[in-house]
Amino acid sequence: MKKVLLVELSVFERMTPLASGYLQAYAMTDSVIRSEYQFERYATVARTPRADVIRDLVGAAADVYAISCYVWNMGLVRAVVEAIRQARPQAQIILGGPQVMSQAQRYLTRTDEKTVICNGEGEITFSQYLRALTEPQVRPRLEEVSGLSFYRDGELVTTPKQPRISNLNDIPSPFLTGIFDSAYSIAILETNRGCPYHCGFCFWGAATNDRVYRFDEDRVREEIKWTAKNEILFLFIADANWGMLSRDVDISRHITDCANEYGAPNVVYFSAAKNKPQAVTKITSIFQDANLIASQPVSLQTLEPTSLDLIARSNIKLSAFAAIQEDLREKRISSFIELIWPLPGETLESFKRGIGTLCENEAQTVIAYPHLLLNNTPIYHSADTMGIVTRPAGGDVAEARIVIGTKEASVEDFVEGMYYFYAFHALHNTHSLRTVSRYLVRQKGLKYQDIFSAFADFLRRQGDDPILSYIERSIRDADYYDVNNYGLFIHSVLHEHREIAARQVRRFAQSQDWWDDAKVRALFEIDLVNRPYMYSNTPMDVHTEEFQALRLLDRGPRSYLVQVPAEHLADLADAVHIPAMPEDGIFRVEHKRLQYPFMPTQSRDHSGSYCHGMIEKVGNVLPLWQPVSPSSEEKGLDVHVAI
Ligand code: B12
Ligand code: SF4
Repeated sequence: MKKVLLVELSVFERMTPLASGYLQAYAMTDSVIRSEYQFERYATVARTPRADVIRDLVGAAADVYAISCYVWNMGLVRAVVEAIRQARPQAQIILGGPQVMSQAQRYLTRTDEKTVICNGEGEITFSQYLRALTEPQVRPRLEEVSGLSFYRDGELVTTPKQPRISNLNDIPSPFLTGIFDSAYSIAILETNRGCPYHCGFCFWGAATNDRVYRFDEDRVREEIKWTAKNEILFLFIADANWGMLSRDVDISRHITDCANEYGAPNVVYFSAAKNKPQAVTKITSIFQDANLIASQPVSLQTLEPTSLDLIARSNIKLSAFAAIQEDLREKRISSFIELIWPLPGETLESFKRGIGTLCENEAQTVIAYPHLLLNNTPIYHSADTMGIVTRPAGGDVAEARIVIGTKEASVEDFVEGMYYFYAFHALHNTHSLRTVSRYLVRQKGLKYQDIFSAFADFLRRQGDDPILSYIERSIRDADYYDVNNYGLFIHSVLHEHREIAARQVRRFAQSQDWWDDAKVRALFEIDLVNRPYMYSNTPMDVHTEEFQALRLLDRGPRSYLVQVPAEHLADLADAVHIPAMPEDGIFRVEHKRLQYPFMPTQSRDHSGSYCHGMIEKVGNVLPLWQPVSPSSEEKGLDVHVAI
């Protein structure tokens, strides 16, 4: 029997290799393939040392290597293909996935006829390819297989497109047919395939043009149950628009039912439907009510109308997003907004203003992701006319190209925008100056963007400083490409260098004209007490500088007992949720929320990914301001906090 090795080099450890699973499951429906081939899978993280991956793959001595190619692993795949070619010249190699499809000229070599590319959905093409290899001809008749590119006698051959699979149930489930075992911590789940939009920066919609096809609901439900029974704690829904189909609400309920019964999953990630605010909020409430960690991602990408036009997102209504946010706020569901910097049509000013506007609208957390120029996207095809300038990122493992300039934003603008974002991330996403800035904007007519710009300028003037060094290093080395970079920054600001960061915020505030306002100084004390903790064992702030307005009455292991003067109570109520307003203004500020402890043995990656998740759902770690009124004491509540 010939051996097929399916290879997936993923971002995180222990993720279900879904593409490989489907390819194998579908291929095995063919009796000839079943009798001629045996399948094995090799799945590891892309940052595994290159020499180890090559050793394992060459050592596997497969006849056919089927490799999944993504932007995050393509540097490694190139090296792997070269090594296999050297060591096993007779092996057949098939590359598939969004990075290589329709890109044969970039990834195939004229002299290598044994390496081919699959252009599109893989299941049918891969099966037909394996069938072609079983035939007795010296040269397999690959020209009869739709959806392939390969070299023949020095000519690049691309066969007609393979039609999309309209009945996805033709692909057996790798979860339910025994292909996946129980050795995973993150499950990727597809309930439908395709996206009706064509956003300029995305290959998803482009890859699965327009039509959305669904897997049967019963099968999806069974797959979810399987992941729950196998104690897979993280569920990643791979659909482009979760909440778009009415059944998504029922399936979400099923996820929580499984979580209740089996204790898994406890974290759910999804990409929300763009024009279905009510359904999406309903879904997030379902998850939240069942105590699943799920936060509502609001993928705005930009607020600039020119840019929305250029990236073909003007049909995605900003009003729908505003409605989502309003609804989420009312229901006290945590949400985070995703932006991309810089998109074509966006200027430095419009980017800064966009973040300012979101803050005026009380956005909880805003994350500005870098813009990756992805193969095959509309922007990729118009890169020259859009003035796209890129730089590589991700070292020699990835093949990422980050956009650092457009016609509207110079490279200097890009860098300034990144400083601005990191400053904003340190100041606003961490709630370090929320009450103050809210007052300055609402009562004193300042603009959020000016406060953040001033903080960015302030940070850039610091000398030897760990927070500034982190930002500078990230910008210099394009570390912001790393999925954990923004989370590690939060780890630094709210844990590792917490005191330094707090001091910076204070010095920044003191250096501003508005510090003369006594109200600002009082609200600043509220912000200090309110500053969240990412871990349950980060040492509590000591507050050695005396409070002028607030009275710090007592401290508990994870709380403060404070008295807020009557004249600031309204500002406090405006800024934080308070169940009832006590007459005496005394509150226990309880910081023990849903944090996990920090463990020195945990890896930097773990801390980064944990803190990123936490800051996206910062509502889960913001302190609770609990009134400590005599009436609540009478009810027997434990209000005294020991020092
Ligand atoms: C889950 C997921 C992740 C996971 C990681 C998954 C993993 N395996 O490690 C997480 C959340 C970590 C992630 C991160 C990122 N992701 Co992502 N992610 C996805 C998502 C939602 C699902 C992937 C999936 O499993 N799909 C289901 C499988 C079955 O579909 P598929 O991968 O396309 O495979 C089919 C075909 O491509 C083909 N095929 C695939 N492999 C092979 C192999 C062979 C031999 C053959 C024949 C065919 C074949 O057949 C398959 C079945 O039809 C996709 C979007 C999507 N729905 O596909 C984006 C997607 C893969 N991600 C994308 C991107 C850009 C990223 C990031 C770089 C984003 C960023 N800006 O930081 C980061 C990685 C950053 C980093 N620093 O490392 C892009 C990739 C584009 C590209 N050219 O590679 C996608 C397509 C989304 C998009 N916006 O366009 N991602
Ligand atoms: S960004 Fe989202 S909505 Fe736009 S094409 Fe990609 S998957 Fe579809």
